[in-house]
Amino acid sequence: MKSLLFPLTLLLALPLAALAFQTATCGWEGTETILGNYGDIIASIETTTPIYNGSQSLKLVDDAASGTPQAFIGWVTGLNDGDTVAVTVWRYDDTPCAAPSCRVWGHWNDDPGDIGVYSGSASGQSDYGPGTGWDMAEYEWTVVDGHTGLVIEIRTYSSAGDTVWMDDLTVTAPDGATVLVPSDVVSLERQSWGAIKTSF
Ligand SMILES: [Ca+2]
Repeated sequence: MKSLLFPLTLLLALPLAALAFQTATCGWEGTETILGNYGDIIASIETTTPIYNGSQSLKLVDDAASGTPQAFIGWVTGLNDGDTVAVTVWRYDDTPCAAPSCRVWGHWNDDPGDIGVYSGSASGQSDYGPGTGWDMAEYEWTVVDGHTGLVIEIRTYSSAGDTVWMDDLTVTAPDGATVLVPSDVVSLERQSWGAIKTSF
């Protein structure tokens, strides 16, 4: 009897497992760059090259005299212990074993109302990639210690003027969580405001 029940349980569990995650994506095809930052970093939309997919990518320029500036590219709230959050993002760096470089990192944020809150390091990638053009950076976090939110960062290394590019971001999180990534939608508000200013 046990051998019959097991496959049935497995079959019932599979569709549930498939529905238990959500994904959010960003190809930087709109006007939004990053959700926030720590340290001096200049984020802009790249429209010429390098672009991994579509017609735009995200350009990050290190503007810090020292330290490692962080660009916030994802924010997940409503998390519980044991939940997993995964990220994949394409990065462009063409200087092997030398700066500029970047990697995916994360920190906990237990205040769902303020992306600027820091509740401790969540660690991240140990490697900086091959530095031979585009490569896919990836990392997965498991929520611990009662944390409820995670901010996903790109850390750039490590001198003023160092520049890297990002494209095709995907964040995967449990269905019950709230995932925020920069929007691919062109801001009509911003266009209207520009038109208003021009008319004066
Ligand atoms: Ca793109």
